[in-house]
Amino acid sequence: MPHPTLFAGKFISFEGSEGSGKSTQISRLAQHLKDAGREVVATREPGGTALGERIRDILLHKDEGDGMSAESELLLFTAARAQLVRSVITPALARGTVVLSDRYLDSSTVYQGAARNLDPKAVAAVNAFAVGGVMPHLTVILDVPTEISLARVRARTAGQPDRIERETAAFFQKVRDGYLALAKTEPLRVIVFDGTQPADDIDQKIWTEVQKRLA
Ligand code: T5A
Repeated sequence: MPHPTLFAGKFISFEGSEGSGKSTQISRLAQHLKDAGREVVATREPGGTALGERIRDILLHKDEGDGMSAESELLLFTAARAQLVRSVITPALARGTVVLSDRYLDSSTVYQGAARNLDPKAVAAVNAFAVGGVMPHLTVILDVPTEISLARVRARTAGQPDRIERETAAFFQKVRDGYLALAKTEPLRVIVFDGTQPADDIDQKIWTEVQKRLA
């Protein structure tokens, strides 16, 4: 598969803990881009394809997912990703579209690697196989303290958390730390925004950065 820099489109992924504001910021950025005359495809992980949505259901909602091993979890997330890359992301980039993805490979690096303690090299190898060289041009991390993230999730899920939302505060602290560590290793691709700021302020900061990258 050709490297994404050979495509006309741009690929921006959004990462962060649960409730960090990814969906909120993706819909705002999509609107800015459309107003500026760009074609936009917004997608999510796990999901974004019929196969990916079935896998999402098993990973997050179905009883069959209870007791899943960390290894199975990694392979299911990356199976959904492999399909999304080939069915949605690559064709959209080839058409010159801006692709916005709510989570991508960094979620596996952080949730399955840093938080579930799988061997980082194994996670990187499976991720690389799944994405086939298709990497985001920009990754936005929305950083929110764990207690705020969990409070937002509790408010949203009304007592019906999914399988991963039922994890401990210590797990989500590893997720947050994992994202901040990742940003330090890839400062050109990955930018951290303070997710506790008002949504309008974050929106403006992200839009400024994206305009620079699209120029
Ligand atoms: N996962 C995923 C892995 O373990 N490995 C992987 O490889 C992948 C791809 C996916 C789960 O799967 C895991 C990670 C996750 O546990 P999901 O349902 O997609 O789960 O859930 P999340 O990605 O966690 O998304 P959420 O919908 O929970 O949160 P968002 O999209 O980050 O946040 P958003 O925008 O919905 O906002 C949440 C609430 O906060 C408010 C909003 O109004 C909303 O009520 N809010 C703000 N409040 C104050 N200030 C702001 N700036 C705010 N922005 C938003």
